[in-house]
This record gives sequence, structure tokens and C-alpha cells, in this order.
Amino acid sequence: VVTIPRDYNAAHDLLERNASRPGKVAYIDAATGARLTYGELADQAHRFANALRGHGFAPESRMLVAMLDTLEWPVVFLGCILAGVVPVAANTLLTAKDFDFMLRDSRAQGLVVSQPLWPAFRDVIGDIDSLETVIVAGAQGEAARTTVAELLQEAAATPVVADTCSDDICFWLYSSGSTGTPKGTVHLHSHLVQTAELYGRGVLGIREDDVVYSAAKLFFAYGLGNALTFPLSVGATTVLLAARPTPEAVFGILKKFQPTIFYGVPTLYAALLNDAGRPNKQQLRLRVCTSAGEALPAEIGRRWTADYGCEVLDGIGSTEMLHIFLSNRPGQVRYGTTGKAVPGYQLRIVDDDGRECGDDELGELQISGPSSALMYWNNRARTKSTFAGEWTRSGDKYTRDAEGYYTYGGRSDDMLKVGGIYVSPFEVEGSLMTHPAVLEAAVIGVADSDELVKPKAFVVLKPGQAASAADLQQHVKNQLAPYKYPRWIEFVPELPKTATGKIQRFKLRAGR
Ligand code: 3SK
Repeated sequence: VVTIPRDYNAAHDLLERNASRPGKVAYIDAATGARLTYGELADQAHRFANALRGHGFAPESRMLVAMLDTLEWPVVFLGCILAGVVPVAANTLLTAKDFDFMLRDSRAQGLVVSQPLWPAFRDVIGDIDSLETVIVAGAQGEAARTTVAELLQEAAATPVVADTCSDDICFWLYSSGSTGTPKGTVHLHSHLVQTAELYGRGVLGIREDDVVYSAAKLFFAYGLGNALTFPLSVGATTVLLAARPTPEAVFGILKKFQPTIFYGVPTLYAALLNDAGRPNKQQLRLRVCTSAGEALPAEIGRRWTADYGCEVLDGIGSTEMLHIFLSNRPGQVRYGTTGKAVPGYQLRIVDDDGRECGDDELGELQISGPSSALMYWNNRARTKSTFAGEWTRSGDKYTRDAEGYYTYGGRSDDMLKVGGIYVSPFEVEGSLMTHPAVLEAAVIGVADSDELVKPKAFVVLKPGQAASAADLQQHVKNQLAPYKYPRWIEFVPELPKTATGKIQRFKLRAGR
């Protein structure tokens, strides 16, 4: 655990670490090939901070950041933090309804939105009283608003560092809630570098000569560490991709930019291994690969290592802990497990009565460490149940063997992880039930042929009504973020229920 001075600004620290390498490339945009050096990054972040001050943003005001992974993302994020403004990173895959909720919940005074995401905001921002300034990232188009580029051009480059301390609120990330309502997860200035030291340096051994690429986008806690905190903490180079990480795009990056560290998720590793046009290992320069988001099926890890000569370090983190606290280590990988505690974090497994479990006993994983979030914004009840003093509850079931290796045993609640992203079954069921032909629905997670979990819906239709699986899938896709739609739909005459009418999802999971 790093000792962090009381007077401290996380963005200033990350930029200062690179003051001696102004000409080194910090970021490369994979689509355009454009580059941003460390000198330019510092200059633009300070300009953005000055621009915010000029537009009346006071320290502790909030800025919703709904941006694709472009060179402007780190400028905006670090610029906000330099100015003491709190960036609230939004999942860009969500819907207008979710963005409306985030703007209201956070009472953000400003919004930075990438031009292609503007249509999802256009209709919601009109009646949000707290929102004063909208800034567009990327070329100006239909939005006809101030752009990040204009602000950078007008503002002074004089250094700005807000008078923050290590315990001040630094940024938020929205994590998915079990009801489908996102939870504003509040992090402090000290948290970013703790994850960089403990996992970035301690587990990955990231160093200045690394080139990194993260398929997980910057708005995810996983992507933020992978593609911002860790590389900036040591002066490495990061490749960013605004578009979806298809196998073609990912292999294109691995071949063209020769990353030494690749951060993926299991669904993507499976797709990469099944890609007909994939390169051979001589064409790549990988040194370390990581996987998180959901448990990595052992077979996928073994196949990747066999084909690319590089281990996949499967680990688990959370938005609440900011990054990975349990992970396999280089040279000690045991596929099928999530490895051992990351040094600097303490882990315990507890049973339903709060007693610590012995070896090989299943219980809930709890974590203690220096990057645990302060709270969920506007949600006292969930804050109290998740952040229990020193210990943060993960909601994940685990066993630990006598050698200290942890094995994933499912969720404590009904949440699913799909492609590494939480999906609430209740939200998908709610969407299905708004279809006029649907009487009832229940959603569970089912493993596909790669052993990766996807949503499956059991649907009871109203008497005399008809709907096809494709109709219902399209209906959900129209209402929710596309990754949430049920990949399979089974029509059933009724759902299994308790005497009090509660759906027994465990019976559906067991095929009863
Ligand atoms: O899903 C994970 O395992 C994860 C890893 C790092 C940071 C955040 C998350 C949710």
C-alpha cells in the first residue's frame, strides 16, 4: 500500500510522473493513427481545467463524461480532476433513459458527450435544471455546441491544480444495480495510484517500455485502470479504440501497434480464438494478457496460452474496489481459478451467519483494501450493506483451497455477468413484460458452448396471444442496452413459484 501525502491531486500526480518524458507517446488512436505525447496530454489537461474554471465550474461540481475512447477522454478526465471538478464516467452502451437518470442523480453541472452519442442525450437534457454546460467531444455536428477542441484552443495552458487532499472525492463510476438502476460509486483521489501500485506494478509488472491495449473501455473501472492509471503511472503507451472491439479490430491492433499487454474479457478471448483469420504468435509481441469481468473458462485460457505463448492472468475486481484485488500471477497461473489475493488487499470468505469459512467452504468474498469506494451516491441503504466498515462485500461466492487459490462459485444475488458487464434479470424481465403478448417472464444465466453466461428468458404468453422469440428479443433490444437481450427464449405454460408468488429462479436454473 502506497503512502499518499495529505495534499494531493491524482491527476497532477499522474501527469507529474511523466514530466521528464514530454516527447514520449502517451496515447495512440487506433482508428486514425493520431498520437498524443505526454507533453501534449499535460498541456491539454491543464487547458481543459482552465476552461472549466472560466465556465464557472467550482471544485466538487460534477461533469458527466459520456465519451468514446478517443484521445480526448484522458484530457477531459484529468482536466476535470486538475480543476477539482468530479468527472462521472458513464457507460456509453446504455440508453437515453439511463443517461437521464445519471444526469438527475448526479446533478451534474456539465456534460461532455462524444458526437456519435449525442442523439441519446438530445431529448433528455432539455428539462434537467442542474445541467448548465454541454460540451461535445469530436467534430461538431448536429449538436452545434462548444467542442472540447474549441475549449482547448481558447484556454490558457497555465498549470492549474485544485487544492485537493487525498481523501477528497475525485471521480465517480456508475455501477449496474440489481434493479437496473445504476449506482454512483464515489472514489477518492488516493484510489487511482493505489490500484496502479498494487495491481499494475505488483501483478502485471507494467513498465515504461510497455504498449498496452484494453478491450474494456475507459468508462469501466477495469478499462480506467488498464488504459489510464497503470500506463500513466509508469509512462507506458496506450492504444485506444473508439469502436466496438470486434475480433478483426482487436487483432488489427495487436498486429499493427504490437502491444505488450492486452487486457480482455472471456467472451472476447473466446471470439478471438474462434476467429478464422487470426494471426499466429510470431506476428504479435504479447508479454502479459489479463482477463476479468467474469470467470475465465479454463479451456479458453489454455488454448490462448498454447496458441499465443502468453498466459492469461484471470482476476476479479469491482467498480467498488476500483480494480483487481484477486488474481493469478505470471508464472503461477492455475486456469479455472481466480488466483490469489493481490498483495495489499485482504480477503475473507464468510458464510450466511458472517462466520469465516474454512478451506474449500463456499461463502461470500469480502475485501479490505485502500481503494474501496466511499459510498454509493444517494443510496444510504445499499452503501451500508456493501461497505461494512473495513470490509467491502463483493456479492460473489468463492471457495479458497489450502494453497490460497480462489475459485468462483457464482453470485450471491441473481445478477448475471454478460461479456463482463452486469445485467439485472429483473430489468430484462421488466422489459419483456411491457410486450403486449407477455404475461410473465423470468430470466436466468445459461452457459453457451464456450461456458460463458448469457441471459435466457422463460416466457408465459397471455391467453390467445402470440409472439415469436425474435419479436421478443427485438422488443428488449429496443428498450435496453443491446448486450442485455435474452439470447434464448423458452415459452412455458407457467413459471415455478413459491406459495407467496415469488419466482423460483433456482428451479429454472436446475432445469425443473
Ligand atoms: O469485473 C471485474 O472483474 C472488474 C475488474 C476490474 C475492475 C472492475 C471490475 C468490475
